[in-house]
Amino acid sequence: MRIIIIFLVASFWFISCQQSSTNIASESKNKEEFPFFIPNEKPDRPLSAAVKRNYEAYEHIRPEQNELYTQFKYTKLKGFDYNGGDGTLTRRDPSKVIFENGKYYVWYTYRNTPVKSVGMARAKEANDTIPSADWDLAEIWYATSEDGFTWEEQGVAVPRPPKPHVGWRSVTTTDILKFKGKYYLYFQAFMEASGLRGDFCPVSVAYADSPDGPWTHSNKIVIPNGPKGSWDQYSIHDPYPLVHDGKIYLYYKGDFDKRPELKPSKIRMQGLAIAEDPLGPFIKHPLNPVINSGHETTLFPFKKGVAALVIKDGMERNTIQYAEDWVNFEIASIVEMMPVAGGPYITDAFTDTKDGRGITWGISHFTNAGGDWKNNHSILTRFDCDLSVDIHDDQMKEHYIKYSPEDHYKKRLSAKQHARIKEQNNKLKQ
Ligand code: AAL
Repeated sequence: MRIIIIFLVASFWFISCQQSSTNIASESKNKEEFPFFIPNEKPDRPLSAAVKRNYEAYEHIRPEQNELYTQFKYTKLKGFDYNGGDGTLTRRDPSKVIFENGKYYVWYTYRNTPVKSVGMARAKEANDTIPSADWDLAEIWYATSEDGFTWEEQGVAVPRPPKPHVGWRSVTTTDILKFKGKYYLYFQAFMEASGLRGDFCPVSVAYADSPDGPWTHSNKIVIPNGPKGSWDQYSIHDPYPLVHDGKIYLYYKGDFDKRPELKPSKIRMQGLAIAEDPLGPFIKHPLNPVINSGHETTLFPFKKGVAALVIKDGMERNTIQYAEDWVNFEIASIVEMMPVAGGPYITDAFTDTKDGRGITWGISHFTNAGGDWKNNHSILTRFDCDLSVDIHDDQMKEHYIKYSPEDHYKKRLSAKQHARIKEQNNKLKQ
C-alpha cells in the first residue's frame, strides 16, 4: 500500500512538473520577444492577462488615443455669493447644462438658512429653520450664462411645497429633461430631515413649458423607494434622465448595506428606471444595480451607447465606463480628479441619438468648500475635459497629474497611525 501511495504521489508530481514546463514551453512558442513598436491589433501570440486586457478591455492601448480617457480641469465660477462661507448658503448637485434662448441654463440645490447645518448625526436637533444636512431645507434654484464661466442667478425654480406634499422638507439634487418640447425637473423629495433615519427619499418631478418656468410640482413620487429588503428601499438619489430608444432612461444612485462595524460602511451603486412618459410609470431595470460603484450620477450618450463617470465610491471608482446597450457597463478608462456631482453640457442628451458625440465641459460641485465642517457649505464650479469625438485636446490626454510634495504631505499620518508604527518599531527591538 505504502509503495502504491509513493508511486501515485511521485507520478502526480512528475505530471504537474511536465504540465508547468509544458505551459512555459507553450508560452515560449513566442519565437520573438514582444515587439518594441506595439502592434495596434492584438498579435497572434500567447499574451499575459494584462497585455490581453489592453487589447480586449479598452478602446485603445494608449490613453491619449482613448476617446473615453481624459484629464479634468477646473475653473472658479463668477456670479455666485456664499454669505462669506459661513455655512448658511450652499449651492450643490447641479443638473446637466442645457442651451436654450441663446444662453446656458443650470439648476441646483440651493439652501439659504438662518443658521448652518448641524450635520446628519445631529438630525434630531433639526427643525423648521435648523437644517440637518447641507442639503436639508433646500429648494431648486437656477442660473443662466452666456459663456459657462459667469453666471446670473435667476432665483427659485421649484420651492419646497407645504407639508404634507411630496418633498415638503427639502427638494434637492435635481436634473433636467427636455421631452417633446416640454421641460421636466426630477429631484429628491425629502419628507423628513436627512439623517433622522438616513438619507432617505424618493424622486418626484415638476414640469414647465419653458426653462424659465413657471414650474408645476406634480406632487407625485415617480421613482419610488424599492420594496422592503431591496437595495434601493431607502435612497433614490441623483435622478439623471437621458433619452434613448424613444424612452426616458433615468439613472439614479442607491445607498445601501450600511454596516456600523465597517467604515466607511455604506455601499453606493446606480440603477436604471425606464418610462415612455416623463411623468411615469418608470419601470426599474431587472438587472439593477447596473453600475457597481460611484456616487452622484453623470452620464452622456457616446457613439451607440452611454458613458458614465463613476466617482468616489466602490471597487470601480475613478473610472469612466461604457455600455453600448445602456445597461451592461464595462470600464473604458481609469482617470483621476473627477468632477463630483457633474452636470455636463450635452448637445445630444435628449435627441435619442445613435451617435453620441460626448462632452467637453459642465458644472460640478465642491462640498465643504471652506475646508471647515463647522461651516459646511458647497459651491458650484466648472469642469472641462475631452470626452468628445469632435475634438482632440492633447492637453487633456496627459497620462497623470503631477502632485507636488506639499500635496502629498497634506495627507499626513494620524496620531493613531503613528502609534501603530511606534508599536511595530518597538516590537522589532524586543
Ligand atoms: C449628494 C447626492 C444626493 C445625496 C446628497 C444630496 O451628493 O448623492 O443629494 O442625498 O449628497
